[in-house]
Amino acid sequence: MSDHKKERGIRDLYAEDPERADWLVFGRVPDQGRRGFLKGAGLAAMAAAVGASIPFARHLPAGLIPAALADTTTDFAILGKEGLIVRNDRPINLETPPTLLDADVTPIKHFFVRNNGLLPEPVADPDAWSFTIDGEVENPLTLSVADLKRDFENITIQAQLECGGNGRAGYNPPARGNQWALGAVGNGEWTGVRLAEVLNKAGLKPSAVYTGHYGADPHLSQDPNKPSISRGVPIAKAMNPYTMLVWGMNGEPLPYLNGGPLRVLAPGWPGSCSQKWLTRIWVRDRIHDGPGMTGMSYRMPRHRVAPGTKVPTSEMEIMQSMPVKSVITFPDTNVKVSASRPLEVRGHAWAGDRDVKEVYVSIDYGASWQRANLAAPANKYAWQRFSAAVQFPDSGYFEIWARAVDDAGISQPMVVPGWNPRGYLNNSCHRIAVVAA
Ligand SMILES: Nc1nc2c(c(=O)[nH]1)N[C@H]1C(S)=C(S)[C@@H](COP(=O)(O)O)O[C@H]1N2
Ligand SMILES: [Mo]
Repeated sequence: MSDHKKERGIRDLYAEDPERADWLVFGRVPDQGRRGFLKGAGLAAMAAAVGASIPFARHLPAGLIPAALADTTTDFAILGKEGLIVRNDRPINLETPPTLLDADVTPIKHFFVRNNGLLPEPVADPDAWSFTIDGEVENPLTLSVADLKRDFENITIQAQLECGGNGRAGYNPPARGNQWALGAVGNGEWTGVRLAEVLNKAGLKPSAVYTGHYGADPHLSQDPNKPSISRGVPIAKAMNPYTMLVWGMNGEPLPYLNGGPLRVLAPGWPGSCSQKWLTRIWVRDRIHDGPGMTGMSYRMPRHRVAPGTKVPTSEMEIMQSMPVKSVITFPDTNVKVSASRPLEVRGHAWAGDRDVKEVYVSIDYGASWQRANLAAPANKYAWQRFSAAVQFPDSGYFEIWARAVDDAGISQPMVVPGWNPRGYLNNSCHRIAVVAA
């Protein structure tokens, strides 16, 4: 161990005690709960830190790290995935910085990677890859990718895929696991067949209630009897016409790091339902109980709990559709822009099983909102493009916040939503920092 004091990042500091961090970093006195707005020396310190005066300081809530300081990236790269942030390298977990999510279809090299185990052996002939369907079916099947291509209707759809833990880094107290910030999400163009057709060929028994998915990736311990992860979905989701077995992505063979030769795609649900390197679908007569289905995994407290609460497993329920969310993909955070011309802001919004109905942007910390243009999705489950021209009233430091609302009228929260023990489903508004000059 070195004698040096550990360098503390601003996130660590804010995670521990946001109001105290405000005081430590900017000299903001934590008075009257959350209404300790920044004035005097504290305001001057924060302005120095963000590099400009802060016109809307009166709306900037206490205990909020300015986005100018909160978002950092590293340059460590994995072949074929250059530009992604390495959150973990054993197992490999790669996050996409927001600006690399700007395209309507996320390029393969920019599509995030989330692994729970080790990588499986690569194969020479993807068409020869096979998997089995067994359990509560009339005719257990073994099918190759070549069989899928030949015997079932081939379809191509766009769909967003988001890790259930995307945004985990925002929770306080922090949750164990990859500290995903914003980019454990992407919108791919997927080619394959409907899982429903394959299940119909196997013939579901009336006793079928859930799927259980298995992949070829070894457990971190290398114990061959332990799956790295094995999740599943209720039969209704498995039979949804957008739930697929996928061998192609963006017009290419499904890349190895994203589950090639063959994966499940259960759009709109936590990414963990979309098993990579698929070897088996076990049709179950009960809720699947593989690793990742039980205990606290991919579950949320049934009722809201105070941050830090120890929640008994009996109070946890399985996550299904992901909540409404958006990401600002242009401009990048911490850029200088012109104060005299409107700034074109854009990004994408999505809402799990739902559609996005409206997106709003704010330049005054949510005090007022401007409606953005919102495109229809390319198809159900594709993310939706939003754009807005914002005009700054003055020069100085501003934040641009984006907030999407789904077709049931449910909005993204402006700040971190319900704390939960494993840090899932943080769909708070994305905000970026700009200095207008
Ligand atoms: N076999 C296997 N499938 C898996 C995983 C895994 O670790 N092993 N991770 C899951 C999780 S948690 C997510 S979020 C998605 C991520 O898909 P991607 O790596 O293609 O982005 O894959 C899912 N499928
Ligand atoms: Mo995930």
